[in-house]
Amino acid sequence: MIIKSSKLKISAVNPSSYPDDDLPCIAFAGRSNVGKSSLVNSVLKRKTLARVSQMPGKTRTINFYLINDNFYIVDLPGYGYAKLSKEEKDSWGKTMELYFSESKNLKHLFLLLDIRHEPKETDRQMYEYCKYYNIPVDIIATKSDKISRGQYQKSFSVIKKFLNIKGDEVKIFPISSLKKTGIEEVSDYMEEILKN
Ligand SMILES: Nc1nc2c(ncn2[C@@H]2O[C@H](COP(=O)(O)OP(=O)(O)OP(=O)(O)O)[C@@H](O)[C@H]2O)c(=O)[nH]1
Ligand SMILES: [Mg+2]
Repeated sequence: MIIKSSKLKISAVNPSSYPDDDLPCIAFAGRSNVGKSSLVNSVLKRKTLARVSQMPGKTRTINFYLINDNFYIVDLPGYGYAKLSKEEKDSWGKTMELYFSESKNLKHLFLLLDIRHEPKETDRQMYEYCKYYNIPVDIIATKSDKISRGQYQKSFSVIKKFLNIKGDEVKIFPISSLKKTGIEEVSDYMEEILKN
């Protein structure tokens, strides 16, 4: 995919402030710190468009990035950050619930999982959530620079087993925003999604 233009169109919490056009959306979901915002920057070949931080829980709003005036990449707020208060966790749940129930243009979701770790219960919930809402979902295994290529398959098996994924029903893309590997594969796949 050739990126001709990209900009942060809007940061929203409530459906009333989602973009008011009908352009398709592709969302990135995952635990706090898994690398969602970094991947936004990598795909868009921008260094600092999406805010990345050492501090987990950085992205609290739903951020709609408009690409080529044609579709949105939606950077969803991360979950699973232990230090959040109950109120903050509840507010995250509400924001997500509203997004899934109100977003008419969500075409596809990528669930980001750290390639090094077995997914957590919250990841399973996120995955099941997508299935419940009939949102097509594939997986992006982030921070692939942290393990050797030879370990990828082992990691994919752990992910598949945990989420009970059979055969090739779900794609898994290993990526590194640090080394910029696997990014082209993801963005080409997005282009394919948008054609369908
Ligand atoms: N080694 C390595 N580090 C990465 C990679 N991608 C992101 N990081 C680091 O992981 C940390 C979190 O990255 P973010 O992109 O902010 O993660 P996020 O999922 O947007 O986090 P929240 O906004 O809290 O939900 C930052 O310190 C990044 O530099 C990667 O591919 N490799
Ligand atoms: Mg973020």
